[in-house]
Amino acid sequence: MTINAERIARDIEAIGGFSETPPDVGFSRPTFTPAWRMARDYVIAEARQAGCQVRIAPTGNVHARPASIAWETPVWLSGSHVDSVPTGGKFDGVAGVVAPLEVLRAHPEAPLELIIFAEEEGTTFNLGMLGSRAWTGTLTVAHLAGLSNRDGVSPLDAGRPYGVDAAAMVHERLDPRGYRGLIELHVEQGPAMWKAGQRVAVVTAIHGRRQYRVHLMGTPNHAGSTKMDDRADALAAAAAIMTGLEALAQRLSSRQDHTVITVGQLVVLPNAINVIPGEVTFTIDFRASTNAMLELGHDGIGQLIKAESARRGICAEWAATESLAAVPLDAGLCERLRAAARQVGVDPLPEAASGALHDAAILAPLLPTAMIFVASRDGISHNPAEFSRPEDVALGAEILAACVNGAA
Ligand code: HGY
Ligand code: MN
Ligand code: MN
Repeated sequence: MTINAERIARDIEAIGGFSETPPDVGFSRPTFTPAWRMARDYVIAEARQAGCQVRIAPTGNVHARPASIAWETPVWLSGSHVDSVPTGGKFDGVAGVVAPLEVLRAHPEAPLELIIFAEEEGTTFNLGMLGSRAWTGTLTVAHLAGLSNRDGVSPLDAGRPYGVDAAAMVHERLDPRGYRGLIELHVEQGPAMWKAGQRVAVVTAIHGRRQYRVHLMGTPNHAGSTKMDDRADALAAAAAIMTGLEALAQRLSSRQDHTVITVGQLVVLPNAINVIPGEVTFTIDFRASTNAMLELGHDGIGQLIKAESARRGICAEWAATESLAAVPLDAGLCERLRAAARQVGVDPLPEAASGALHDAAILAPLLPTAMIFVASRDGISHNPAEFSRPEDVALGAEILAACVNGAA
């Protein structure tokens, strides 16, 4: 059996059908929900059908490898996530799960373990890559216990019906001796490859990320009887900070390309038409390709919040909720992917850097890690219009197969 683009397309469509929202609104699959379980169980059933043994780990991650290969035998690891952002696309994460699945169908004895990482996006419990961080031990059970989803439930409690086990989790640590390396296939989520007519690429680095939660406290007051000079308007302060962040990102981006800042979440209290907002909470997502730029931007963000809130008599609190360094990926494994690409007729294999974060960034310090990118139509992602050609995902799977089956 060879790698088959139609089977890959069928998998992506099937998993896309497991969503809390209809396709025209977008694909919504928060971790540890019925929609997520259906996607996970679809992959488990297909992996078993392909002759795999399957293990649901106490981290909530799912592992599948050929039944003929003992769990103790070192093999290659490949996988991604099936959780999604709210009303996102159907290729983000899913492409990186169905590609190794298809490799295991076409090569039932491949020295390859498929993994589904739990909660990569961070939009379910307000912190990303929980499954990979729990597995590498860079996230403690106590930290997980302090997180909560839209129902106020922690990933430990929400995950229990899905195999999460806090007590067992501490014994479930990635042992680098158990794997030859991690190769994560993912859609690019940016326009560069599509514009350049590149179908696949090897990813040589992943940008770093700092995330923050900002809380501004002003004075709720009457919208009619309070003159402009007498206001401490938390939302006006937030708006000024946000336009300042956009200008900061543009300045930093002119010094180092692809430096980006996003405010994605905003809560206004009391959120009433005739009340001056007294309290605002918003998030900041800051990315850059070097750690020096992450430091520079971090300082700039703090100075901006301090200055703008002081100018308006607003009390400001902010805290970093995440700090991830920029990660170079393994040069040797990237070279192995280039050789695998040559074997399947892609020569040279284009190169890319990832502005998006991936579980690969969490495992890279422990395992030789590299990524394969597949072009995204017009670079659209985290959006129901997200699209990649199944034949490009299949080409990525062929490179993955040649890499893991290759000699040495
Ligand atoms: O935010 C990201 O970079 C990824 O989509 N989780
Ligand atoms: Mn992703
Ligand atoms: Mn994503």
